Amino acid sequence: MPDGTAPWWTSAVVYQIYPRSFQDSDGDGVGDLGGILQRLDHLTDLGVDVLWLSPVYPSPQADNGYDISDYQDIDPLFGSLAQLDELIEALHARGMKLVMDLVVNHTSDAHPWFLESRSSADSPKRDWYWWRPPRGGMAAGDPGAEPTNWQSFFSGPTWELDEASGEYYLHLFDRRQPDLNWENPQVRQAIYEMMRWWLDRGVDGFRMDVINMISKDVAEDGHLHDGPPLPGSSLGSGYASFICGPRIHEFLQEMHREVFAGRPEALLTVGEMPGVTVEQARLFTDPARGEVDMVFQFEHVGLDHGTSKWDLNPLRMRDLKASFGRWQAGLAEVGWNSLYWDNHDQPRAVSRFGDDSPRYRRDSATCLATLLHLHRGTPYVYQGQELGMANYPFASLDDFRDVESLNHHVQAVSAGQDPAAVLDAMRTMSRDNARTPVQWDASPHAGFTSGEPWLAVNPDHVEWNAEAQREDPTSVLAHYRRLIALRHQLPVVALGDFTMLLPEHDDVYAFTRSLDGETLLVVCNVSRRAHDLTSLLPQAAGAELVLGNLADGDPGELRPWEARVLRL
Ligand code: ISL
Repeated sequence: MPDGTAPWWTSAVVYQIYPRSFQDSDGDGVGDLGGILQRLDHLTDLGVDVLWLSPVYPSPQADNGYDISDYQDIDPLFGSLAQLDELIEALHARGMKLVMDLVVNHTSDAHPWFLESRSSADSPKRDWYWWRPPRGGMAAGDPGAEPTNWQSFFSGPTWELDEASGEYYLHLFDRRQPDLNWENPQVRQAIYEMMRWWLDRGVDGFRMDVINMISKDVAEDGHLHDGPPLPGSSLGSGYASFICGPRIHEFLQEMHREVFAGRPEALLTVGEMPGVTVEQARLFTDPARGEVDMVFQFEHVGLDHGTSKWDLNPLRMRDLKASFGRWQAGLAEVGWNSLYWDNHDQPRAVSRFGDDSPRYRRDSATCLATLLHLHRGTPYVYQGQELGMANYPFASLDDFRDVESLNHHVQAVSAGQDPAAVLDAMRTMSRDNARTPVQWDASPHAGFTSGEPWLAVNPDHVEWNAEAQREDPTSVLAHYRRLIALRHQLPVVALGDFTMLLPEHDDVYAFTRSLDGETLLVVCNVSRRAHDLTSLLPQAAGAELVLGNLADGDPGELRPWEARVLRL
């Protein structure tokens, strides 16, 4: 990708808003579009280029909006279509773009399509979803009578029995999120039409929820296949049947032709793809194939998982380097990476990969940010990450709201696991860690709402908040501002070649970026131990400091959680 022909998003930074936790404007304790409109200065001040908005569509909110009952409206909980139009206009006036969440692997069970599909086995929309009779010879509702043995992402089987018809419907996520049948061309056309409607309205692209799961491996006679059994469970993994299924590239190419091709606007498409490999990602993001611009891969956020996400191990630095290194190399010539630590599904990175003790919280938050933002790819900042927001000190089950956590608790405890241990794992890994309200100031509800917040504000907001950081040049916020500006200023940050250094070192993450004779050396000490930089990387001696996260010190020493970007 020679300089000058690179797409606009190679030098862009995206900011993700999870609307229910960003800013409330009407006192009901839930964030909304009015709140976002009030806080646009925060985005301008950070310098981000794109806003990715998690779902604001009408929804029963079983999965906080990832269960959509109408693709072409706004839930009154969040505001109105008129406010969405206002947001598009306000962002464009500030030189920013708006990317909407597109959730089309499944709908809500309250979507009119599903209501119609469910109404009878002869409904013209029956085939819009995955309906199957019980497993051969078994009666509906018998244990194990589900059509396949797949385990849902949100615990239990992926099949829900509909008593009225005696058939099961497929839901890879919660039972209130039935999977759409993309084999049916009418389904695909209805979705493309909806997407064009949003683009015509002025939105600038889509973040596509679990888009690599839309193609299921189905035999010609309609049979779906069991997967390998999961350890200690009566269920199996259906991954081989729905992660990057047989028609996935065909569907995405069709979507590209029908929705995006020939549009003059500068758009952005990013596919969320759990389980995607780097080889597949190269195909998905090869511009010549016309699929998506970039994908969210999950390898690095799975490195600390044991048998499941609830079984957590410490992250080993050499594993992270091997993983990121492979993705950087794999998409160096063709394709593009997206870069993230945090999002609304992950615990807070400063608590998980950094060190959120009072001494090192700021330093580790800025160190992790530097490490990520200096890679080649498009960085994503999740709301509050730019403030160093950390995990929440959950005390009891009542503190949790997330459907994944609550389902897991029911299943794990009923399977005989120790409730205290289950709660412990939820405390570290629950998605609710990412979903506590943004900490704007030190007031009782952190400036998020005048009412009762839907999920408690982290008590640490009295110290960790935007107001306290805005004017402080040493704050996490100020550091994010500098990182974002650096990507805009230096083509080498956006486009330079990536070379990993010290692949075996446990504490120091180091790499170079090079473009047109300019080379940056990035060194990050991801530990509490100081290291002798000059003996580790002699080329650092005398190099010019472009950006660092700690006050000036001995150039030969890398202090705990210190990050430096040097020009060689
Ligand atoms: O969060 C996860 C694991 O804890 C993931 O498995 C997550 O469910 C997966 O990444 C898909 O996420 C997306 O689709 C889900 C929704 O709940 C998530 O919020 C969304 O990002 C279903 O729509």
